[in-house]
Amino acid sequence: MRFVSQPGRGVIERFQEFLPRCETVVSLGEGSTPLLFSPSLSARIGRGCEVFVKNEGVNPTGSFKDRGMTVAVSQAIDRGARTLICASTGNTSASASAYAARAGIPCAVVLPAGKIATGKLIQAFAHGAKIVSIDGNFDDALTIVRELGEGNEFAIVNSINPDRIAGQKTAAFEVIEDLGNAPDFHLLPVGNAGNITAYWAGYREFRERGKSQTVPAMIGFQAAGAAPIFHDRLIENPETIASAIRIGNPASWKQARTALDESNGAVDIVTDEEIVSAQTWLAGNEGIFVEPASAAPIAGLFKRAEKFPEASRIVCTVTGHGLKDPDSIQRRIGKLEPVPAKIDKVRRALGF
Ligand code: AN7
Repeated sequence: MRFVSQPGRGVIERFQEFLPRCETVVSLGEGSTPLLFSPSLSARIGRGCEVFVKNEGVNPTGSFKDRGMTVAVSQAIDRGARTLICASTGNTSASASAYAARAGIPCAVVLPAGKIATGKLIQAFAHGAKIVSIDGNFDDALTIVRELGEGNEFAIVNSINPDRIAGQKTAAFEVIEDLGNAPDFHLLPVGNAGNITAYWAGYREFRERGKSQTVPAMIGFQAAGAAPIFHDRLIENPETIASAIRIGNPASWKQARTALDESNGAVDIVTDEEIVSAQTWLAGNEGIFVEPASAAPIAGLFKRAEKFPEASRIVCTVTGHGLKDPDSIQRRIGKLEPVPAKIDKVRRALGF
């Protein structure tokens, strides 16, 4: 292995035997994210249930995409790729741009105009990506990227690239290592459905290797305005505040269906209102600040609270950091009127 990373960190080094052989390792020290027991979520579900939060927002670029990107970019370099390309609702482009910079190759990103959260766009720009925004949604962007990737000019690093899914399955490995077994239920947001596909692959693989006795039921949540899998039909104009999962034609639709069926799982929807309320609740009650898409499984946990059998072990993956999308909160802060710099005025303004 030739490391472009700090030895001892990163999902390739930790899980190489389960991943495609990487001669080159392009890593930013992704993975090994905390699985936090959540006393307040457990109390809210009650009946002896234990709820854990897998906080993927603490990855190097602030989302779970880094797990797959380290593998996809390392493999692309091994194959002699010269330029990376992706379509994105934001996080894939942030991650691809960072790993491309680390690898020393250019990255092109195709984005739906006006629909990328501020922090994510700033990341792609900061890492020096070539950014194009289109009059169209994510699904249109991915169609264009698929065509551009047909030649050998561009290496696609969207989750249609199997190296991405391979890297992302390591999150399920970590959950099993931390809990000593698989949980009963695994909840996560669904957009392109790459991540639910990856987790299911990871859980199955570790059960086959005897590292877990069981596999969880996979429960995926889509935003009510962007729920093609739930409705079992293409959504032409998906709409949701959770811009990360504003997707009407998921790339891994079939694989997600298989994961849901094989695991006896379910797909459900949550409204934008439920998403924002869960985001606020998690930040205020657990100190975990996530972007709107990542609050979908928390909203879903509340929605389906009664459906979990007594003493269930439930893991919710929160996929991206809250600072990615400051605008979703900014609107609610309003204007902070300054008070004179005097202790009594400050005390009064605080209301204590
Ligand atoms: C925070 O960046 O599709 O179901 O282009 O950023 O595997 O697609 C992002 C998706 C969940 C959905 N949470 O995961 C992209 C992109 C966050 C995300 C998802 C995304 P998939």
